[in-house]
Amino acid sequence: MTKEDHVKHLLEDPVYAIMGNEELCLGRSNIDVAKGLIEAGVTIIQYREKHKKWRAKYEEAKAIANLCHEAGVIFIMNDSTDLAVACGADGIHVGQDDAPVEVVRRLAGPDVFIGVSTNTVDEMKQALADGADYVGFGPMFPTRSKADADEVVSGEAKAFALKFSLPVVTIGGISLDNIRSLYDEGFRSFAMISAIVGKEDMTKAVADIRRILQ
Ligand code: 3NM
Repeated sequence: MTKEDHVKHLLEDPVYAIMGNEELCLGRSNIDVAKGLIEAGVTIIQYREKHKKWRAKYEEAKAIANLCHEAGVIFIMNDSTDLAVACGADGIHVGQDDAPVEVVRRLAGPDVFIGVSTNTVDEMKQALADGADYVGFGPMFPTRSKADADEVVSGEAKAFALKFSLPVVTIGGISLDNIRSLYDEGFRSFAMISAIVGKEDMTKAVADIRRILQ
Protein backbone atom coordinates (compact mmCIF):
# COMPACT_ATOMS: atom_id res chain seq x y z
CA MET A 1 0.00 0.00 0.00
CA THR A 2 1.17 3.53 -0.71
CA LYS A 3 1.27 6.35 1.81
CA GLU A 4 -1.94 7.73 0.28
CA ASP A 5 -3.68 4.34 0.69
CA HIS A 6 -2.61 4.22 4.33
CA VAL A 7 -3.95 7.67 5.08
CA LYS A 8 -7.21 6.90 3.27
CA HIS A 9 -7.53 3.77 5.37
CA LEU A 10 -7.53 5.88 8.54
CA LEU A 11 -10.97 7.13 7.57
CA GLU A 12 -12.21 3.76 6.29
CA ASP A 13 -11.55 1.82 9.48
CA PRO A 14 -12.67 3.77 12.57
CA VAL A 15 -10.57 1.72 15.02
CA TYR A 16 -7.01 2.99 15.60
CA ALA A 17 -5.48 1.00 18.45
CA ILE A 18 -2.65 2.48 20.50
CA MET A 19 -0.64 0.02 22.51
CA GLY A 20 0.36 2.23 25.43
CA ASN A 21 2.95 1.12 27.95
CA GLU A 22 2.64 -2.40 29.25
CA GLU A 23 1.10 -1.23 32.55
CA LEU A 24 -1.86 0.08 30.54
CA CYS A 25 -2.29 -3.39 29.03
CA LEU A 26 -3.09 -5.36 32.19
CA GLY A 27 0.53 -6.50 32.39
CA ARG A 28 0.55 -8.24 29.01
CA SER A 29 3.70 -7.91 26.95
CA ASN A 30 3.66 -5.57 23.98
CA ILE A 31 4.19 -8.51 21.63
CA ASP A 32 1.21 -10.37 23.09
CA VAL A 33 -0.91 -7.23 22.89
CA ALA A 34 0.02 -6.76 19.23
CA LYS A 35 -0.84 -10.39 18.46
CA GLY A 36 -4.15 -9.99 20.29
CA LEU A 37 -4.98 -6.80 18.39
CA ILE A 38 -4.28 -8.46 15.05
CA GLU A 39 -6.41 -11.44 16.08
CA ALA A 40 -9.15 -9.00 17.08
CA GLY A 41 -9.17 -7.64 13.52
CA VAL A 42 -7.53 -4.30 14.23
CA THR A 43 -5.93 -2.88 11.06
CA ILE A 44 -4.17 0.20 12.47
CA ILE A 45 -1.74 -0.19 15.36
CA GLN A 46 0.44 2.45 16.99
CA TYR A 47 3.39 1.43 19.14
CA ARG A 48 3.70 3.88 22.03
CA GLU A 49 6.16 2.67 24.62
CA LYS A 50 7.59 5.41 26.82
CA HIS A 51 9.51 3.45 29.41
CA LYS A 52 11.89 1.05 27.71
CA LYS A 53 15.39 1.67 26.39
CA TRP A 54 16.02 2.15 22.67
CA ARG A 55 17.31 -1.37 22.04
CA ALA A 56 14.40 -3.05 23.81
CA LYS A 57 11.93 -0.85 21.95
CA TYR A 58 13.67 -1.55 18.66
CA GLU A 59 13.61 -5.30 19.13
CA GLU A 60 9.97 -5.53 20.06
CA ALA A 61 8.77 -2.86 17.63
CA LYS A 62 10.59 -4.58 14.79
CA ALA A 63 8.91 -7.88 15.69
CA ILE A 64 5.53 -6.14 15.92
CA ALA A 65 6.06 -4.34 12.61
CA ASN A 66 6.77 -7.72 11.00
CA LEU A 67 3.64 -9.26 12.54
CA CYS A 68 1.61 -6.29 11.28
CA HIS A 69 3.02 -6.45 7.78
CA GLU A 70 2.43 -10.20 7.50
CA ALA A 71 -1.18 -9.52 8.47
CA GLY A 72 -1.63 -6.45 6.22
CA VAL A 73 -1.95 -4.19 9.27
CA ILE A 74 -0.70 -0.59 9.29
CA PHE A 75 2.09 -0.04 11.82
CA ILE A 76 2.70 3.44 13.25
CA MET A 77 5.56 4.45 15.53
CA ASN A 78 4.97 7.06 18.21
CA ASP A 79 7.46 9.91 18.75
CA SER A 80 10.64 8.48 17.46
CA THR A 81 11.68 8.84 13.83
CA ASP A 82 14.82 6.75 14.18
CA LEU A 83 12.86 3.81 15.58
CA ALA A 84 10.23 4.22 12.87
CA VAL A 85 12.87 4.06 10.14
CA ALA A 86 14.71 1.21 11.85
CA CYS A 87 11.52 -0.86 12.13
CA GLY A 88 10.11 -0.08 8.70
CA ALA A 89 7.02 1.62 10.16
CA ASP A 90 4.35 2.78 7.72
CA GLY A 91 3.66 5.91 9.71
CA ILE A 92 5.06 8.12 12.46
CA HIS A 93 3.01 9.99 15.00
CA VAL A 94 4.59 13.01 16.67
CA GLY A 95 3.47 15.30 19.47
CA GLN A 96 3.86 19.06 19.66
CA ASP A 97 7.17 18.66 21.51
CA ASP A 98 8.66 16.02 19.21
CA ALA A 99 10.58 16.52 15.97
CA PRO A 100 8.88 18.92 13.54
CA VAL A 101 7.14 17.34 10.53
CA GLU A 102 9.72 18.73 8.11
CA VAL A 103 12.52 17.03 10.04
CA VAL A 104 10.61 13.75 10.27
CA ARG A 105 9.97 13.90 6.52
CA ARG A 106 13.63 14.56 5.76
CA LEU A 107 14.78 11.67 7.93
CA ALA A 108 12.05 9.15 7.10
CA GLY A 109 11.59 9.88 3.40
CA PRO A 110 8.55 10.52 1.24
CA ASP A 111 6.74 7.19 1.66
CA VAL A 112 6.04 7.32 5.39
CA PHE A 113 2.89 9.08 6.54
CA ILE A 114 3.13 11.53 9.42
CA GLY A 115 0.53 12.34 12.05
CA VAL A 116 0.70 15.22 14.51
CA SER A 117 -1.11 15.53 17.85
CA THR A 118 -3.25 18.66 17.98
CA ASN A 119 -5.55 20.28 20.52
CA THR A 120 -6.37 23.67 19.01
CA VAL A 121 -7.30 25.31 15.72
CA ASP A 122 -3.85 26.86 15.46
CA GLU A 123 -2.15 23.50 15.95
CA MET A 124 -4.30 21.93 13.22
CA LYS A 125 -3.52 24.79 10.83
CA GLN A 126 0.18 24.50 11.64
CA ALA A 127 0.16 20.72 11.08
CA LEU A 128 -1.38 21.27 7.64
CA ALA A 129 1.13 23.99 6.78
CA ASP A 130 3.97 21.73 7.92
CA GLY A 131 2.91 18.92 5.59
CA ALA A 132 1.38 16.44 8.05
CA ASP A 133 -0.71 13.65 6.51
CA TYR A 134 -3.24 13.46 9.35
CA VAL A 135 -3.83 14.96 12.77
CA GLY A 136 -4.56 13.36 16.09
CA PHE A 137 -7.13 15.58 17.81
CA GLY A 138 -7.82 15.50 21.50
CA PRO A 139 -8.36 14.87 24.24
CA MET A 140 -12.04 14.53 23.40
CA PHE A 141 -12.76 13.50 27.01
CA PRO A 142 -10.67 13.37 30.19
CA THR A 143 -8.13 10.58 30.04
CA ARG A 144 -5.95 8.82 32.58
CA SER A 145 -3.68 7.22 29.99
CA LYS A 146 -1.58 10.33 29.30
CA ALA A 147 0.06 12.15 32.18
CA ASP A 148 0.50 15.51 30.47
CA ALA A 149 -2.73 15.55 28.48
CA ASP A 150 -4.07 18.96 27.39
CA GLU A 151 -7.48 20.30 28.36
CA VAL A 152 -10.41 18.65 26.62
CA VAL A 153 -10.78 20.23 23.15
CA SER A 154 -12.96 23.32 22.80
CA GLY A 155 -16.20 23.49 20.84
CA GLU A 156 -14.50 25.88 18.43
CA ALA A 157 -11.67 23.41 17.77
CA LYS A 158 -14.19 20.59 17.29
CA ALA A 159 -16.15 22.59 14.74
CA PHE A 160 -12.92 23.34 12.88
CA ALA A 161 -11.80 19.69 13.02
CA LEU A 162 -15.07 18.52 11.46
CA LYS A 163 -14.37 20.64 8.36
CA PHE A 164 -10.61 20.19 8.29
CA SER A 165 -8.95 19.11 5.06
CA LEU A 166 -6.70 16.47 6.67
CA PRO A 167 -7.99 13.23 8.19
CA VAL A 168 -8.75 13.78 11.88
CA VAL A 169 -8.12 10.92 14.30
CA THR A 170 -9.90 11.70 17.56
CA ILE A 171 -8.27 10.60 20.79
CA GLY A 172 -8.52 10.82 24.56
CA GLY A 173 -10.98 9.13 26.88
CA ILE A 174 -12.90 7.49 24.04
CA SER A 175 -14.91 4.52 25.28
CA LEU A 176 -17.83 2.34 24.39
CA ASP A 177 -20.05 4.80 26.24
CA ASN A 178 -19.12 7.92 24.30
CA ILE A 179 -17.75 6.86 20.90
CA ARG A 180 -21.17 6.90 19.25
CA SER A 181 -21.70 10.53 20.28
CA LEU A 182 -18.47 11.49 18.47
CA TYR A 183 -19.55 9.49 15.43
CA ASP A 184 -22.91 11.23 15.42
CA GLU A 185 -21.12 14.59 15.55
CA GLY A 186 -19.33 13.57 12.35
CA PHE A 187 -15.97 12.16 13.47
CA ARG A 188 -14.87 8.99 11.70
CA SER A 189 -11.61 7.87 13.27
CA PHE A 190 -11.02 6.97 16.90
CA ALA A 191 -7.69 6.25 18.58
CA MET A 192 -7.97 4.40 21.86
CA ILE A 193 -5.71 2.92 24.51
CA SER A 194 -7.75 1.89 27.56
CA ALA A 195 -10.94 1.01 25.65
CA ILE A 196 -9.00 -1.68 23.75
CA VAL A 197 -5.65 -2.73 25.23
CA GLY A 198 -6.92 -2.03 28.76
CA LYS A 199 -9.56 -4.72 28.35
CA GLU A 200 -9.07 -8.37 29.22
CA ASP A 201 -10.91 -9.51 26.09
CA MET A 202 -9.61 -7.29 23.29
CA THR A 203 -11.52 -9.19 20.61
CA LYS A 204 -14.79 -8.44 22.38
CA ALA A 205 -13.76 -4.82 22.99
CA VAL A 206 -13.05 -4.26 19.29
CA ALA A 207 -16.21 -6.08 18.19
CA ASP A 208 -18.33 -4.04 20.62
CA ILE A 209 -16.82 -0.79 19.30
CA ARG A 210 -17.43 -1.80 15.69
CA ARG A 211 -21.02 -2.80 16.49
CA ILE A 212 -21.81 0.47 18.22
CA LEU A 213 -20.55 2.41 15.19
CA GLN A 214 -22.76 0.55 12.71
N1 3NM B 1 -2.87 11.45 23.34
P1 3NM B 1 -7.17 6.60 26.30
S1 3NM B 1 -4.91 11.61 24.80
C1 3NM B 1 -1.94 9.21 23.83
O1 3NM B 1 -4.97 14.31 23.51
C2 3NM B 1 -2.95 10.26 24.01
O2 3NM B 1 -3.24 13.94 22.22
C3 3NM B 1 -3.87 12.26 23.67
O3 3NM B 1 -5.70 7.04 25.90
C4 3NM B 1 -4.02 13.61 23.11
O4 3NM B 1 -7.81 6.10 25.03
C5 3NM B 1 -4.02 10.18 24.87
O5 3NM B 1 -6.97 5.50 27.30
C6 3NM B 1 -4.39 9.02 25.74
O6 3NM B 1 -7.85 7.80 26.88
C7 3NM B 1 -5.43 8.14 25.08
